[in-house]
Amino acid sequence: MRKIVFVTGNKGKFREVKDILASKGFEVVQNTDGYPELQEDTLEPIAAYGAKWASSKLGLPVIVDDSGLFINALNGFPGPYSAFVEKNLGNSRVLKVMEGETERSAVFKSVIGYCEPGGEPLTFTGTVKGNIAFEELGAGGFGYDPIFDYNGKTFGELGDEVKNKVSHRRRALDKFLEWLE
Ligand code: ITT
Repeated sequence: MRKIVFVTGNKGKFREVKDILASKGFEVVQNTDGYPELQEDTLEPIAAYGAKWASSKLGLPVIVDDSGLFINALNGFPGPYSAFVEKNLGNSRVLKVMEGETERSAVFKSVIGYCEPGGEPLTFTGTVKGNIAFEELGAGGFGYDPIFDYNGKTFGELGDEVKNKVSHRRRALDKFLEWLE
């Protein structure tokens, strides 16, 4: 089994990446040391910088995952600020901002950054389209999953097994694995 270090403090992300990569013959080890997060409008430079910084600090090849929810009616908000908004406002306040809004389309995006010590970082982007639900539904997943409706059910209702087949994270990891091979 090949081992890979995933630098993240987010338990939900770690669980998903571990499960997705286990089915491909990888053992994923979590490292919670963190990395400086650049303030950027897009996720790719944040993931690239974090992967390079962490691989050089740890002296190991690492992956990181910078992700976010982009709501079209809000011009892509919270996007790169998703973690801050989740922590300080939460799903109920996001739903409040969306009250009365009929255009509810949104995109979840995950950027996997990969870097080897002394090397240049690579990024792999995955997206999935859905809609912002009218209420929080489902106890599965994490973060924004209860308000992200994918074909009539929220990611919170679908649970990890189904989510991991279609998610932004799965799509980004598939691109990473394709590159590795
Ligand atoms: P790291 O340590 O990996 O940086 P983080 O939680 O700070 O963890 P981000 O900076 O990438 O991660 O912020 C992404 C935010 O979007 C965060 O609030 C997540 O909970 C949320 N999020 C990311 N992927 C998600 C998913 O698949 N389902 C629900 N919410 C998600």
